[in-house]
Amino acid sequence: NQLPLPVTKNTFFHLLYNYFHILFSRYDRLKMSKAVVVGDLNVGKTCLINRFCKDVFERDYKATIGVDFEIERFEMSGLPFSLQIWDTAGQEKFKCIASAYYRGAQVIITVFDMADIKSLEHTQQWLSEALRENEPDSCFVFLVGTKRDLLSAEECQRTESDAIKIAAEMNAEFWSLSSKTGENVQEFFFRVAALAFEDAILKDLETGSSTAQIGDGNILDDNALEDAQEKPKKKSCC
Ligand SMILES: Nc1nc2c(ncn2[C@@H]2O[C@H](COP(=O)(O)OP(=O)(O)OP(=O)(O)O)[C@@H](O)[C@H]2O)c(=O)[nH]1
Ligand SMILES: [Mg+2]
Repeated sequence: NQLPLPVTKNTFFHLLYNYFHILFSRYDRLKMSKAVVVGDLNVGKTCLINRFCKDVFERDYKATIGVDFEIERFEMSGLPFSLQIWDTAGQEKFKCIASAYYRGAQVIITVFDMADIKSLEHTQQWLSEALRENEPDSCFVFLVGTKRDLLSAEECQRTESDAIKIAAEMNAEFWSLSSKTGENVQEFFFRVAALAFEDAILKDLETGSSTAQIGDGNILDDNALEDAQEKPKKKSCC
């Protein structure tokens, strides 16, 4: 009969250290979700992201080449939470580059221009392309109408009722906003972050593991972490 080895002082401290390391590492790693923004060229995807992340509005159109991304930090119920917001190009010639970044998204934001009804008709195609790269039922979907400031109240109502029907077919939540005036932009992203955070916590509880390991969007390497920490702004929505 073998008796257990006596625990030396060193082993005891080592075990204690490991225990606390495992306990706290779940929370000291940033929880992060990935959102991809898709839609026709010129609908206002970049302006929307820039209004929220930098509080600026660019009047002149500069096409996105391939993809770009921002990391925005939030504080949710006292916990840090970050959202990677991937801005993709709407131009056909960049589609194959951009679509490589759809994978691992927790949120898909399909954008159209409220003053251009054709761009609304194309949103379902954009969504199906983004969904193709992700697990079924793994993403929150938003349908966002931009450039609300360009429409009269009557036009706005008409476009909104068309968009609500399409949103229902897409199983998406519909928002209309203006990056020029900033109307609804913060509210929209806070809603995105709140849903993504809640989902990350639920997945954490289901799997009993850190959300930082679920999907590509949740993993932060050291560089991305430094970039995220450099940002001075901290948004709190709860
Ligand atoms: N009036 C108005 N103009 C807007 C708004 N949002 C964007 N725009 C204008 O629409 C044009 C296109 O905006 P972008 O954000 O660059 O469009 P995009 O969807 O990123 O285009 P790609 O990168 O080519 O896919 C620019 O000239 C913007 O100034 C808005 O809310 N109101
Ligand atoms: Mg762009």
